Amino acid sequence: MNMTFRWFGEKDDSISLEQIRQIPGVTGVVGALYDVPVGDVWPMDKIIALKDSVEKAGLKLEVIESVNVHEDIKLGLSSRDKYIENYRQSIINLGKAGVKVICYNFMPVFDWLRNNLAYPLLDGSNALCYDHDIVKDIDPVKLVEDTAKSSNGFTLPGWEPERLSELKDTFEKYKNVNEDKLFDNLEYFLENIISACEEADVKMAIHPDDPPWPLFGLPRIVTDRKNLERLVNLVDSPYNGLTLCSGSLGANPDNNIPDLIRNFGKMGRIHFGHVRNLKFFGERKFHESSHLSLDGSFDMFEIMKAYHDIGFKGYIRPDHGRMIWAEKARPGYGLYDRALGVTYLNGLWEAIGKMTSGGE
Ligand code: DNO
Repeated sequence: MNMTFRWFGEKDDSISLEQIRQIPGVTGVVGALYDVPVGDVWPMDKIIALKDSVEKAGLKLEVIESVNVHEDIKLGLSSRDKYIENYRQSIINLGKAGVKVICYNFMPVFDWLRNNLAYPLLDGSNALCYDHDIVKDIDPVKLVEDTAKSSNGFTLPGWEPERLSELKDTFEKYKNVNEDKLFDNLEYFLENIISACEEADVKMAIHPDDPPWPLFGLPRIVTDRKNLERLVNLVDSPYNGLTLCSGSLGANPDNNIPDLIRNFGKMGRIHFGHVRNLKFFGERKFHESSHLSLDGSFDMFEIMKAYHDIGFKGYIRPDHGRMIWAEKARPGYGLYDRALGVTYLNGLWEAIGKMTSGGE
């Protein structure tokens, strides 16, 4: 297991590489180029500049989150081919720079979605929160405005203004796209990029839909075991893999995260693990919590044990943290609570290893 930490780049993060370097056990950064428009080729010079800055700090850049997929690909428009060609080139360029895994998603219009980015917790900290009773009645345009207003001045990943500016128009285009059509469009995308992945030795790791159910009449397909099975079978190659996100899939209590890790891990299809805890307060209602099992609804020991049992050799990162100690950072992505998360996950990993005969 390689412990990594997401970083948004020198211009766009409140956290420095030097700080990340001092978190015990973190060996790599999960990075991205944030100034390349969705659909364009990621240029070699920019990739190398990012890699150099990460390596200068004593860290590795082997995971990218995300190379976003152009909406025309998800919609299956005829213009998709040029964007797929560009995506192939980005994969080749990233491979040349030593990148091993690309995390991406196939969610229509929105990426992850919450209705409160600073839900107050009893200990005085705050965290991201989702309440379906509120979300189901919200006007999506208002949700976008509210999200932008409460993001502490940062652009949130997945909520880049240029992606969301044509919201109404995009919704209109999705009227003809149901779940099956979205699966077909994903299949077309994967069939056309996997040869580039093989050539570049870069593994694709799709991120589950967050939350894992349809929203605003838009289909969502990366939601549960059945659909994950369908997805890995679309193209039967280890390069067509998963980011197993405990918080996204786990928002549906029918998804048993340790079982999913064992099932898809044994198939060699999990390349990246996002490990996050959350606390339910009703059906389709949850707030995120510290990583500690006691603070949330998930058994983090069982999650880490499942990774350990399958001999997981891929990348893991702590996922969203709370905002604690008066930190001002991008919601979900502060330094302190994620660093505590790393330490806790590493502690579990060490203990599980030492208690498992023959384990490391
Ligand atoms: C949210 C993240 C997602 C994730 C993308 C991957 O905090 O987990 O935005 O990066 O869905 O493409």
